[in-house]
Amino acid sequence: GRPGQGDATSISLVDATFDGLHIELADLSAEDDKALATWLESDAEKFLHEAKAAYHMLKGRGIELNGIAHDTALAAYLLRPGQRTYELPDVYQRHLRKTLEASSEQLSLLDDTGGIDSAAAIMELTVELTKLLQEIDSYQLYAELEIPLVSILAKMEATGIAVDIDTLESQQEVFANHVEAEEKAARELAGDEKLNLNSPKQLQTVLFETLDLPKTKKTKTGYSTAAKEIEQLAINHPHPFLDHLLAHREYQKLKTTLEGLIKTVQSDGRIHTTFNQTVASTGRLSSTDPNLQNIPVRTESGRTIRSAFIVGEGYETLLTADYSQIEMRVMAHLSQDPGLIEAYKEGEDLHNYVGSRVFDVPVDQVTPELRRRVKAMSYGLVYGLSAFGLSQQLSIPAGEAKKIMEAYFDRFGGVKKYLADVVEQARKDGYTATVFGRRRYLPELTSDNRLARENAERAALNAPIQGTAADIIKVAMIRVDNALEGFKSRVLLQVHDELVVEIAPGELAEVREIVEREMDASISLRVPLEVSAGTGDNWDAAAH
Ligand code: DCT
Ligand code: MG
Repeated sequence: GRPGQGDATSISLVDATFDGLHIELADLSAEDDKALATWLESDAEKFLHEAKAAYHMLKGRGIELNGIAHDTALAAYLLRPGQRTYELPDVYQRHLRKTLEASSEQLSLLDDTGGIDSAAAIMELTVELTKLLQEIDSYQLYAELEIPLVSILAKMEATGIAVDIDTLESQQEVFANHVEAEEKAARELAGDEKLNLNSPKQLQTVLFETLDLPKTKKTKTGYSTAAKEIEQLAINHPHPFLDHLLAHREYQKLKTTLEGLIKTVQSDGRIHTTFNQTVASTGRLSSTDPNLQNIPVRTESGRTIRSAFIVGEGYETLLTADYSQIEMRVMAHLSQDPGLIEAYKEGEDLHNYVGSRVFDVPVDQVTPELRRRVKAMSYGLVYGLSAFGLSQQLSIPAGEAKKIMEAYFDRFGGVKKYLADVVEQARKDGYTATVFGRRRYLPELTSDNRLARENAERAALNAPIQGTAADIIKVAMIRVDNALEGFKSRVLLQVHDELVVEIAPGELAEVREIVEREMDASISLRVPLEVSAGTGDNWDAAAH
């Protein structure tokens, strides 16, 4: 396992006077360690590496770790996001060019001398990484955002969210039945009772020989059966076999998601996800065991899955609160485009407003279909979508997509200039930065390899916007946590642009107001933020 998880049995930490400390967890329950437990629970400053993992290890011994002042894994992440690992020996090597005499496998090997080694490394790293963060003006982001978030996330993980296991299990069965039905239908159409839909080789035979469909992109082993290619094929050359194939894949994914959820329900009837603070290069949180971000957002299946997440015993209701169009608001702020800013200031629906400008029609004549197109384009731009990409997404001719894009850039020149500038600046600097100064390094912007360079360019367009949105919700979590002191209600989850809160009896009105207020006050942009909230017995019912 990874250090700090599962099999680890010891923790290394450093106190504010730079005394290294090595704690064998097995010893902690002993009476004579009361003083140590008291110190761990006090506000006295502690320096650690992967502090959240240490929090959980101690929690397992009945000790609530407080006073997390440094986490050298987080510091290393802010300095170099996107690294494969932030394990102590790796970080030590990366930043101090020295080898830590500990296997990267576990902390538990730290015997008398090993323990001191880890603590010494954390000590050295704290000094060095603090200096480096200050040099790039990221220390505040570290000390005031990422560090306070550690204990908040740790508590959310420890609390978990209640689930209705019966709903999860029956839903899994529904998906399993769909998988079978789609497979049966596909096999019949292919005239092959034993066809394995998960075998690219067998699929190639059916698609391009038996059914004689047009060939997809060439690959080493024939022609591609990747999701993207099959979806495109289904659009250009509809065939019932393709529909069953795509449906089969979709239901298989959902079935796997459900299996993951069911497997992670713990004996308290709750799911305790892990929020990763050092995984996404953009600054977003990710979640694992289970991954709550891959529950589909807009589909009926996604809604059914979320309906299985319920309010826990002793609590009154769930509250969800989310930001509306946060990326577009950040885009309006960063680009300073007068049109986008005006739309938000006027309280106009942004996509309708943009639609009316791009298609030259009054706002009230922007049909849902136009709105959908314009929305896809607005987000597409942020993700570096080409006219060709847009045409594919909207199933319209490339020429038409190009015209829409040109009309957009005509009306929203600020956006065009901003997007061009952001890539240019990043090429010069070697990195992008969010409003809060979170950096993402993109050395491949100057690569000779066209594909690598274009990927980096797309990342450069996207990182400041997605990263700022991530910063904003992190600020919100800290503000909400502070403001909820003294309340029994608690934040359980952060997913996408949303917080899920469990409301204690009698606290709804007050807590709802606090959550909305604090989320709204996270940042002051050139356009207002908009927060909406809803309540219900389960996560889906609380949607709004
Ligand atoms: N999204 C995207 N591409 C799209 C649509 C959505 O990348 N074509 C992403 C970015 C925003 C996020 O999903 C949420 O989607 P919506 O709620 O549909 O976007 P919205 O801007 O909030 O629009 P609406 O006002 O319709 O909710
Ligand atoms: Mg929305």
